[in-house]
Amino acid sequence: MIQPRLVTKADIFKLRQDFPILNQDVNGFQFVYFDNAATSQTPLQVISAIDEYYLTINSNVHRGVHYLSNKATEAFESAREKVRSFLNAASTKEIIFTRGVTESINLVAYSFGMDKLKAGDEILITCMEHHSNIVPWQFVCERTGARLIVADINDDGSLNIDSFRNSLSERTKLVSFVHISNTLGTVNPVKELTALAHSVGAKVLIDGAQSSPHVAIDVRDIDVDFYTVSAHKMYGPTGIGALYGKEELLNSMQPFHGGGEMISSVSFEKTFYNELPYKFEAGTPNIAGAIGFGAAIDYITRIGYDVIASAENELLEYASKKLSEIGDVDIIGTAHDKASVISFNIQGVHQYDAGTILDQMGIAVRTGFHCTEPLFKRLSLDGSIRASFAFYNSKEEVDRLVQAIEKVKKMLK
Ligand code: C6P
Repeated sequence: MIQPRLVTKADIFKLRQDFPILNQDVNGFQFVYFDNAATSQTPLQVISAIDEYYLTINSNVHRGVHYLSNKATEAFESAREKVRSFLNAASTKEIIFTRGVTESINLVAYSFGMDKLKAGDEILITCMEHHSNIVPWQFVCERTGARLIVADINDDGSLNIDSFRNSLSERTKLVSFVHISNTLGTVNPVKELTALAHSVGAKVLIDGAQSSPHVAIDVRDIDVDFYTVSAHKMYGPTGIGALYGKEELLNSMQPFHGGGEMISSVSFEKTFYNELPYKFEAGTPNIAGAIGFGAAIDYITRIGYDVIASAENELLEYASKKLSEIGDVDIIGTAHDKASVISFNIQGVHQYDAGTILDQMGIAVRTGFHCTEPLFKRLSLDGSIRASFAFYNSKEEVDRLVQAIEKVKKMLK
């Protein structure tokens, strides 16, 4: 059950107490964690939900008739209901637990793409995609003879809608794009893009890895066919996520993995598959992870996206201004609609060297391609430094980053 709103913007900083990991020294400095787009930190509420599972009801689900198994099944299915409500899906049949966005996209690539596409068909993606939303479609193209088409971006890192629109045709069978770019921070107009793709009869998958921590998602309002999220980007545990798929579509697809749980009956001659969502959940699932995922959803819901977005937007604005005042710092991605991710380079300094020095000063950022190598090729860059903020970060921490960059400049330029 969702708890009533307890947090206002004025006391959001108190939530830092829920994240003891932030309260430590690294290399002799108070730790600053600006790598939230890679993995967000996990609050005590999520950790204790997982602890509680192992301490009291650890057991396999959907199998036993005994007390613990029933309790574990109840908790696991209650987590599924939380994901359903979080995404506003019509039914829990449409929520498949996976290891995360990567596995979800691969599921659709294998169970939908390999089966339903053929030579001459096209798959449209954008040039800001994560490798997870490129490579599985290349597998499909290699096996089926379909072609991968890539829509371009504008100079500010927003999607070039004309390029997207012009890439669509009756040959387009699947369109897959990121909701929020992990490198540029660009927020894509997902409802508009989905409608454009549907106008040529294509199915649509949205990579929601970076959106779920920042914005409310309503799959029915977007009218998307598939939507994917990973719990570890939204204050939940690693190794668990979900694929949303429209029921009719999921029913028309072949299973991804074979094994226990996904069957209704097995003989050496013929196997009958289980109903949704179990048809796509072979083997013992990540039960503790799903329960932790549910607790993370409760945690976000308790704060509210309006409060989260307002805190993060303030940080983004502050950091963008401070970084652009430093000089010799180039910010990559300045789209009007942008989430709390800043990629930048310091002129004449390699990003790995900068990242190493920042780490020595207790500041965690990501450096390199951020799993978007083709995007950097398009930008003619060999990588970037990326600072990504969560609501628990502060302006004082941004000041620490700015001071540290000044020091990097002095040392390396
Ligand atoms: N991006 C980053 O540092 P998984 O690993 O399956 O939970 O999510 C993959 C993924 C897919 N799409 C986008 C847009 C992503 O940002 C990610 C994960 C991390 O940016 C780790 S590479």
